[in-house]
Amino acid sequence: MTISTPTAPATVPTTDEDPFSAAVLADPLPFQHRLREAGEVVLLERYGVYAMGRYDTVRSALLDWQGFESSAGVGITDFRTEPPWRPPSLLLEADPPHHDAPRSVLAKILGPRALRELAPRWQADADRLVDEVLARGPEFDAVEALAEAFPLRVFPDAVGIPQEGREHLLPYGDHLFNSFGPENFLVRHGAPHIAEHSAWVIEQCARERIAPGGFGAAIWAAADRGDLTTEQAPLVVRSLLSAGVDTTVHAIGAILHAFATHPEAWAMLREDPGLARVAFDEAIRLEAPVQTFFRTTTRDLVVGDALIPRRRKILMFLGSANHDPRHWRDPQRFDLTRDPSGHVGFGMGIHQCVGQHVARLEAVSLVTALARRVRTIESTAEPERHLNNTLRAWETMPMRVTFA
Ligand code: HEM
Ligand code: OVM
Repeated sequence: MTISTPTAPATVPTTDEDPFSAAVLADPLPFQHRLREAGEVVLLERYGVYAMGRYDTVRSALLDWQGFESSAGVGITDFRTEPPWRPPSLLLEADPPHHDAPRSVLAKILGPRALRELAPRWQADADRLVDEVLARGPEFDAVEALAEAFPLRVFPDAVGIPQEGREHLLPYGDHLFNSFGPENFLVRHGAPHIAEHSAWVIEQCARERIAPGGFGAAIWAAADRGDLTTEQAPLVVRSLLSAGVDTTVHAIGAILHAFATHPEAWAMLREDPGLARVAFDEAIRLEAPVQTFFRTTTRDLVVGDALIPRRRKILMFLGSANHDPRHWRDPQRFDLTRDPSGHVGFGMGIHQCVGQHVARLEAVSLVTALARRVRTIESTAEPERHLNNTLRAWETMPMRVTFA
């Protein structure tokens, strides 16, 4: 797909549409369809950046980390010309060889083996939360009652940070994910409070704050072994607090919405609770809670018949790739009989989400708990979107359930 020596300079289709406008963020699928149809690579005129929306193109570019780097930032601004607003992530915003050590440390700490001990505890926590919610009655806002409540109940404890101040976590993540996009209404809205949230988050990453036995302590233990430096450890903890909260909240929102709108899928899951894992990946494919990330070209690259000059930003549309009819049959459908593997909702290649086993365990625990207690799920009013430059999210999701 990508060739290192450009041969035929070609014209690139352009669009003046704004993927970060309120209208597109609220309903991105029509824009993403036009993007895929326009070509393999499209120039977003108003930002002077390129965009990719087809499955094969996005996947190939994500796998080509030498051609499409992350260390210039995975947002719209180039760290080499504009200083980043926070010290760069040692994972997300790093390339090999610097990326290697933090990545292998986190991959071990967050891997399926390490999570085996957590699984029965999180299942019990999920059963308890569902009991508490249902005890208050059959109607609730699923965003607040479940999608936010469950990750906030289990994840900060698993990292090992103190109780006090946890209300900073969601707004910090929300602003961080907005900040990957242009400085629009969303970024301006979050800006006045970011210093406060940011200061709290970085304080919690210190060795003295971290409780024994959790992911944070394991990161500090890696520093003691010499697998990380003592300067790196707090930033690796910061990655968990940055990437690990809003993402799972919106992923759980996505799966709950999918079940509320596909009663046949809920009935299937109740018959066979083992389908919870595939339901989670299918919901990530369908909704892509993380919609986009940028890369930067390290040299002139030919993609299809387009020439992308070096040092340009390219916006990778993960959500669009996951809906590309060139790859997926009936992509708009939440379908528990399909094999969603290969979706790019967690990215692909060396940066593919290192926290995905954590996210999957959270969602599967909660969905399993619901399947034990709930016979039917329905919306009682139109859910409302929460707009973010990167995340696909719900603000409210009014629901009614019947008890099993
Ligand atoms: C990377 C999505 C949950 C930690 C990524 C990437 C995506 C993603 C798309 C790739 C970024 C890129 O290629 O530039 C998601 C989604 C989640 C989720 C949709 C929820 C369903 C989590 C959780 C954690 C986490 C729970 C922490 C426990 C990270 C980190 C990276 C990452 C540290 C950077 C990895 C690297 O660059 O090597 N995630 N994530 N994520 N994720 Fe997740
Ligand atoms: C990080 C980080 C922050 C946001 C997202 C992410 C989805 C990683 O600080 O490492 O991955």
